[in-house]
Amino acid sequence: MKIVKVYNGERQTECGGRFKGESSGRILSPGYPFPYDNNLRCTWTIEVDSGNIVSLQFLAFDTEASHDMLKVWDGPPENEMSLAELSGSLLPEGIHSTLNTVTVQFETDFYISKSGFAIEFSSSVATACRDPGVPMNGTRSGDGREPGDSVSFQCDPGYELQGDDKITCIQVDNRYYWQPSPPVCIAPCGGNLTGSNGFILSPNYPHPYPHSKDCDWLIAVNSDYVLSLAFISFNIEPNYDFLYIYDGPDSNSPLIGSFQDSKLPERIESSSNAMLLAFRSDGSVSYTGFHLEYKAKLRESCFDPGVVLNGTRLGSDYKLGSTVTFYCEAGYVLQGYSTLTCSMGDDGRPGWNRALPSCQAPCGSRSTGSEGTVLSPNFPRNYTFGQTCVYSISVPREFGKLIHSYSTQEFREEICIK
Ligand SMILES: [Ca+2]
Repeated sequence: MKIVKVYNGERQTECGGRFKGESSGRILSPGYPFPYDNNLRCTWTIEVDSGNIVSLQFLAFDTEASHDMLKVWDGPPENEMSLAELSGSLLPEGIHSTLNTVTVQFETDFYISKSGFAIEFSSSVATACRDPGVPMNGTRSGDGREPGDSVSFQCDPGYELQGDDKITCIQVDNRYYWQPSPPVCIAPCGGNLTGSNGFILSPNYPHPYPHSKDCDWLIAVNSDYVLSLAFISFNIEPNYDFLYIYDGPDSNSPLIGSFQDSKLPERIESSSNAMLLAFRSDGSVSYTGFHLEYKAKLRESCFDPGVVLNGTRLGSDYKLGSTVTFYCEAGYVLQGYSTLTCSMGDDGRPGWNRALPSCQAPCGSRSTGSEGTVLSPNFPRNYTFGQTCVYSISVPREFGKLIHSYSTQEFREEICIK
């Protein structure tokens, strides 16, 4: 092994070392800021005064992602108390030990090297547990960090908690730590779903799904119900990765469709009370995957028609023959039909007889009421150029007109009040 020695004004940047009883110092990758060598294995041990802890602060970090790894342990590596495994170019967050010793190991492979890292360590006295953080795709309740305090965790819909949902701050002598370790929220590969609604996410969503995976989700509800599946996002490798959806509990049931590519499929409805979703990924190339929502509904009724933007809905009975009516907020005009009726469709399934209306801000209007709202076309989205919109407001002669506020973004566009 070649050890690069560069004097950088503080200490030689060697491959590994031992710090004992120092209250602060720096660890640099060999040769830093010049690229480190291939085939390195450097180990640094930092031991601070008994009863203290070690904090690591990253000043710079750049290694070959997934190949040149920096590992950090609480205590010696044999204890298997890993604090971090890092690579890539993202500057890591600070790391804090619970013991008075930290081991840092840097291993590089046989090719490609980057500038490496500069880490500052310091010694301090712990008086409480560290901030346990908030898991990605989840939330935390509770802020206590004193010994005996507990905090709990919950994952966003579709994610599964890995670990315990409740952790407690423990003190043993001068050591403070969470028992057990804070959990994470992951999108699982398959599962059994029995709730009346829920979400299905491809494994690792919103990050790319893993290669060579067979993930099966079975949705099964009471036999009086059928299922609808809406695609919120869908992006898988065309021709090689597939999502098969069956109208029933297993792959002998009728195939509703095999889906691939990134075109968002239409909503799917089952005729049975179960649906099997089988996801198959091949050995290379993966995309972000999918985010689906399912809902169960009584056989003889329509699905929840949803809501319209800038509008409200009256009616929450979706049985055959029921109606729902949509209204727009002030200043918006309803496009389409306001009332939808749940009727039996040509396919023998109940469905709404018309498409959902929308609420649009029109270009120009005529108002006569004592108060009202005038919106630019497409509000709150951008208006299109080249339009002249006349909004005529008439009130009885004895009243004046009071216009509260207006704004346009560009000087070539004007509001002219006569
Ligand atoms: Ca490398």
